[in-house]
Amino acid sequence: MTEQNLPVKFPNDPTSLKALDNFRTLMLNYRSAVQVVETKIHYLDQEYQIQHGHTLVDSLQSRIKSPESILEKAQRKHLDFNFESLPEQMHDIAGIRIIVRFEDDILAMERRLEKQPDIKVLKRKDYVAKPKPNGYRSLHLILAVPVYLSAGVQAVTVEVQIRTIAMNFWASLEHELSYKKNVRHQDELRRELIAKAELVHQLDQDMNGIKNQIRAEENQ
Ligand code: 0O2
Repeated sequence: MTEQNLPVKFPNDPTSLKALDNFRTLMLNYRSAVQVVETKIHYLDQEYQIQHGHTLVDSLQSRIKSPESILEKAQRKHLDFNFESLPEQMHDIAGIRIIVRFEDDILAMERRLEKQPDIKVLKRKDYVAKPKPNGYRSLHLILAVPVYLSAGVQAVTVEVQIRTIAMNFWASLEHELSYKKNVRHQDELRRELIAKAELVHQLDQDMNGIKNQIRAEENQ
């Protein structure tokens, strides 16, 4: 992103080149942190495959929040927002979503990530064990990841969401609905989604059970 097309002005010093350089460096740190965690996940998944004969990860998605959505979230959460405090206040500027097939694989992946000596789990929100009232299920971890800069090592936060394919299928549609302003029957659709979240949960549990049975018999 160049300074000409930077779509937002930061409140403390919108025009200074210094502020733009700081912003660019911050975003570079987040991109580097995502690469560090993605590499670890790929390695852990390949190692798991060697040990167990099948993978944990179905797919990975990653993103860096756009300046527009950083500002939108800061306003929505009424954050006392300024450029310097941004990394402390917002932990999901860098995000990685790990999609796994089975519910058991969520904790298996979490255990492997938290055992990494250079990764620190700063925060854990278990929306799988305790779903949100709208039916949302996913495990959220805020990780501190070392990024190696010319000036030294810096800990950068990355939000990791771990969920099953079925949870992801549900969440993507719920997310779409929450961003649409002109959908008629919003309330009715929300109620339907709550009901479908239960079906998704039931399906996840059933598939997990079948998987365990297959693997137990395979190992006899
Ligand atoms: P986007 O567009 O996906 O980036 P916090 O202040 O950190 O405790 P926060 O940031 O709301 O509160 O954290 P939380 O609950 O861990 O949610 C962070 C992200 O999880 C969201 O980011 C969504 O990606 C996802 N998420 C949380 N709740 C829901 C939900 O009810 N439905 C769906 N579909 N996704 C959810 P953003 O920034 O809101 O959005």
